Amino acid sequence: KPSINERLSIIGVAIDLGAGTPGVSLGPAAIRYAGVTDRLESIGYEVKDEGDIVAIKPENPKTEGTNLKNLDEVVRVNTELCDKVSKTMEEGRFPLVLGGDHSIAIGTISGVLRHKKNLGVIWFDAHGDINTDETSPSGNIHGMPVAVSLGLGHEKLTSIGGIENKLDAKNIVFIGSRDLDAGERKVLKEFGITVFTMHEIDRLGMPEVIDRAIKIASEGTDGIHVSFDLDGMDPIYAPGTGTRVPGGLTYRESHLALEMIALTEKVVSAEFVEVNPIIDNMNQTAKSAVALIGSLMGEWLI
Ligand code: HAR
Ligand code: MN
Ligand code: MN
Ligand code: MN
Repeated sequence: KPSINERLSIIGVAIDLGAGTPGVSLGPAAIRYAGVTDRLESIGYEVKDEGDIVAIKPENPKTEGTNLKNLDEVVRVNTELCDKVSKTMEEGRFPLVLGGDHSIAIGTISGVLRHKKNLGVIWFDAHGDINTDETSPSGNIHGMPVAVSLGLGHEKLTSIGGIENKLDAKNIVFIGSRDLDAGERKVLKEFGITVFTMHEIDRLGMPEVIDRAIKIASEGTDGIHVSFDLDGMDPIYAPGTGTRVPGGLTYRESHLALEMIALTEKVVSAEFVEVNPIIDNMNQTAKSAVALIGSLMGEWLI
């Protein structure tokens, strides 16, 4: 196994309050039905399933003075997740977080940052997820976790896990981007963040892109976090997700990327998010997620 840790904890986060489309709260269940635990055990991991952190839909999604939807409950869930991820790492276990909408990266990353002060992040996504309350076209918090992890945005979000616990822009890299908002492009440029859009993947090929991405996420860091939004994959392989964008990563591109990342043996945490079984086709997207998890965790190694 290429992971630096053979003991693994699954942490489900049943939340869709950060997304515009409901149903992604059932993602952790769908991924379990697709056989994630058996798959990991068959590779040789000792798996502990921590069950789900469950979001409760508030009667009123609005918070005074902000356009952010369901802010208070998103904050509560991510605070709990931060503590759970942190505790998992304290126990010497690898946190594998299953979403849930991508707002949960706020909790995951802040929890990991308590143990790995200089953390690199490889972010697979059709989107930038680097909006703030000021730039967001939707008010959906799943479009904001990267900004929050840099310390940008609403104070209730940036204070999750402590305001001093943040990422360095120079160690974040995006892969598969193809739907970036105007405000996001500005921040990405301003912070000098490396973005491998589908254009670069087409031109350079995935092996070169991943080599470069690994360098960026490794330089001066004490570990890599992999955040995989299933909408980074082409909708042909991941139709069950709320914001589908055509022209995404192929099945093999996604797998090759995770296999190459696995070989670095620097991965300290991972999350797979935005699986929505309600709009899926025979749980195909959860099955894709399980296969991707297998690749990241070294299933393909002989
Ligand atoms: N950028 C848009 C927004 O902020 C759409 C973002 C989100 N969709 C996601 N995140 N699935 O990756 O609302
Ligand atoms: Mn995302
Ligand atoms: Mn740092
Ligand atoms: Mn996305």
